[in-house]
Amino acid sequence: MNEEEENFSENSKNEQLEAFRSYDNRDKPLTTNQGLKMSEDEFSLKAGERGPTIMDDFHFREKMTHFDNERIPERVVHARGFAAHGEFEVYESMKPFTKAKFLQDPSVKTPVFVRFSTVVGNRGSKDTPRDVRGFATKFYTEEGNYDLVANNMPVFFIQDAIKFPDIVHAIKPEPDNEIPQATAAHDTFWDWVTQNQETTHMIMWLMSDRALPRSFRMMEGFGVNTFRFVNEEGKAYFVKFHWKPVLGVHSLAWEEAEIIGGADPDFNRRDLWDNINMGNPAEFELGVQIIDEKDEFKFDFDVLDGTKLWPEEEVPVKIVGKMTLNRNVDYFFGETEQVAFHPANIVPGIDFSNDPMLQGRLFSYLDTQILRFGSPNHHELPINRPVCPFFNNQRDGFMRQTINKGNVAHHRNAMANNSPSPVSESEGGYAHYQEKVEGHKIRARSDSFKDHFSQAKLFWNSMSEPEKQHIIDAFRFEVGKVKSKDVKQRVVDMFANVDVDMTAAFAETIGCTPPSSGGSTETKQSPALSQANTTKSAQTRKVAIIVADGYDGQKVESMMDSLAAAGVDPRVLSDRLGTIMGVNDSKVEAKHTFQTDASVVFDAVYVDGGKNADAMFERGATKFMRQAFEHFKPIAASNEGLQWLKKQNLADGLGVVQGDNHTDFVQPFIEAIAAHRFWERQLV
Ligand code: HDE
Repeated sequence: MNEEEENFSENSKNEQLEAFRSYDNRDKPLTTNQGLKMSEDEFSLKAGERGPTIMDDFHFREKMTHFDNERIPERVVHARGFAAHGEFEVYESMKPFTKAKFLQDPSVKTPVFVRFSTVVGNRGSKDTPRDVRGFATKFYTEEGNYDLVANNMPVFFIQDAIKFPDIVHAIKPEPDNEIPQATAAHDTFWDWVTQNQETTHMIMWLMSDRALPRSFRMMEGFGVNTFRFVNEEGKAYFVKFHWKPVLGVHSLAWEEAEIIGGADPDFNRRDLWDNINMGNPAEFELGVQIIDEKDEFKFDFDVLDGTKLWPEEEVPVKIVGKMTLNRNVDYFFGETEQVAFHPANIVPGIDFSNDPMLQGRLFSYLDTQILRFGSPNHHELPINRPVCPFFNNQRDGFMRQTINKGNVAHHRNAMANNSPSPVSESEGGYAHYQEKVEGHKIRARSDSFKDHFSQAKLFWNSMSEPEKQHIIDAFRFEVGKVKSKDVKQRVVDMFANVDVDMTAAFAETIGCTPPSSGGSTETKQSPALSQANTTKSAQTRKVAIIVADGYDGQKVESMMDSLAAAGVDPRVLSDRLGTIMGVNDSKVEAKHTFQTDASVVFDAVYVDGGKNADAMFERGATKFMRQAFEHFKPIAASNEGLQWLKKQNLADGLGVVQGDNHTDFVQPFIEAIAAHRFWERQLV
C-alpha cells in the first residue's frame, strides 16, 4: 500500500462508502433486481415471433419501469454541478474562537465532499456561462456533518431571502418560451435589477471576470452570510468564511468562454476530473474573518447585510487550514447528484447570525431536498450519511432504509430508559447561542442596509484597467441583449449611481443616453479584490505543442521537458493523431489534432512547425496562434512556427516568446504561462 492509499483507508467517509460500492459486473450472470438469472435480455416475450408483447414479461416491465423513473428533479438553482472527495486539516487550533472539534487538532484529517456548480443553467447546460459558481463543502466531522454552502463571490443579489424566488424567476429563462438558457442577458433579469437596487454590488461582481473562472481549482469560495463562532467559554464572534485557491484566482476571456461553451461544454468539470486523475489535487486554504461582537456597529456596513463584504484590509482573513480534493467520484448520480447540502447542518462551536438571507436559507434547503428525493430520508443515502452514529425517534417515510429495532420511537419514555436522550453541552450536545433578541413583529429592513452603492464603487475602484474594461464590455453585451429600451435606460440610470465614467462607457453602445452626473463618492480601494494581485503559477496549465513531421526534435524535447518539470501539462497537437517524426530520429505522439481540439481549451501554445508542414498545416497552426493571441494567452514559436507568427505580425506582441536558446525561450515561456493572460493586449 502506498502512502496515498493508506490515507484513503484512514478516511472514514471513504471507508463508509465502501460498504455501498458494487464492484464490476464482469463475468456475472445477468439477473433481475430480485436476483433471478435471466436467459435472454434482447427480445421481449411475445406471442409468436411477430406477435404482441405479453404481460408475463416481468423482466421487460422491471427494466423499462426502472428506466422510465431514472430522473429526479434537478436542483431549482445550481442544477449543473461537479464534485470531488478530499480532506481538510486545520493548521492550528481555533480554540480561542470556536469549540468546533474539526477546527482543533492539526493532526486530524476531516473527510470532505465538495460540489462546484453554475447557478442558472439546467443540468445539461455548459460550464462556462457568465454566472456565479457554487462551492458547497460537506465536512464529515466526528460531531456530525457540517455544510459550508458557499459561492465564488462574497456578496449576494438580495438582502432578504423572501426575494429569492423573484430573482431566480427573473434570471432563469423567460417563462413563455424558456429562452435564453444559462444567462442573465435578457429583459426580465435586468428589469428585476432596476427594481431592486440592493443588487448593485453583486451585479458588479457578475459583470466582472469572477463570473468566468478558468477552473474550479482557481476560484475563491465565500460563505457570504455572516455566521458565529462560539468558544468553550460561550463567547461568540461574527465570522465570514473564505476558501483561497492555492493556484490563485484566474478567469477566462469572455469570447473564449463563449467558444468553449461549444468546443467543450464540460470544460470545468473535465479540468477537475483530469487533474485529480493526473495526481494534481485541487487545493484551497480556509480563511476566516472574525469580528468581535462588541465591534458589531464599528463598520460602515451592517455585518448582517449579505450584499456587503468585509474588506480584507479592514478585517484580515486569518488562514486556518487547508482542503485537498484528491479523489474523483465513482458514480456521478449516487454522489454528485444525490448529495444534499443545507446551511443548517452545523456543529457545536458554529452558529447563525440574524442575516435575513441566511435565516431564509435555513428553511429552503431542507424543503427543496424533499422535492428532489421525494423523502425526508435522504440523509440515509450513502453520500449524505454522517460518519458518526446517529440516533433519534424519526421513523418511516418513502425509501426508509434503516431497520430500527425495538418498539420505542417516542421521547420522553421510560420503556427504553428515556433513550436516545439529549445530552448536555459539556457532553457535546448542541445548544444555540443565547443571543438576546427583542423587537416588534415588523416587515421592514434596517436603515443600516440601505447604502447600495458605496461597496459597488469600492469594487470598481479596486479593479485594474483591464478588469474595468471587461466589466464595461460585459455591460455592453448583457444589457445590449435587452430588447426594452426603457429597461436599458433604467440600468444606465441605476449604475450612474456607482460610477459615471463606467456607465457612460457602455450607455451609448447599448443605445441609451449616457449619464452626465452622479456616482458614489466612495474613494476606498481593496487590492484583495483584484485578480491582478493574485498568486501566479504555471502549475497544471495545459499547453498545446504544435508540431508537423520534420520538427526540431531538440528544441521541442527541451521545451516539453522543462514544461513538465515546471508542473505544466504539455499536449502534442498535429494535423493527425499518432507518431510525428522530427529531425535526428526524434518522435512524439500527437494525441490532439486541429480538428479534435480548439485553441480555446489550452492556456498557451508553442508552435515549432516542422520542415514537412504544408500550407494546410500552416493555416491550422496560424488560426490556433491567432486565437490564442486574441484571448491574451502566452505564445512561443520557433523555426517555421516563428515564420508563420511573423507573417501575422504577432511576433512582437506582449507575452509572445521567441528565440533560439533555452534561456531566452523556455524560461520566459514558463513565466508567461504563470502570468496567465496578457490582458493589456486589449488596451493597446
Ligand atoms: Fe442557495 N440554494 N439559496 N445560496 N445554494 C440552493 O438548495 C437559497 C445562497 C448555494 O451543490 C438550493 O439543494 C435561498 C447564497 C449553493 O447542491 C435552494 C437563498 C449562497 C447551492 C437554495 C440562497 C448559496 C445552493 C437549490 C437566500 C452562497 C448548491 C438546491 C437568498 C453562500 C448546493 C439545493 C449543491 C442551492 C436556496 C442564497 C449557495 C433552493 C433561499 C447566499 C452552492 O434551497
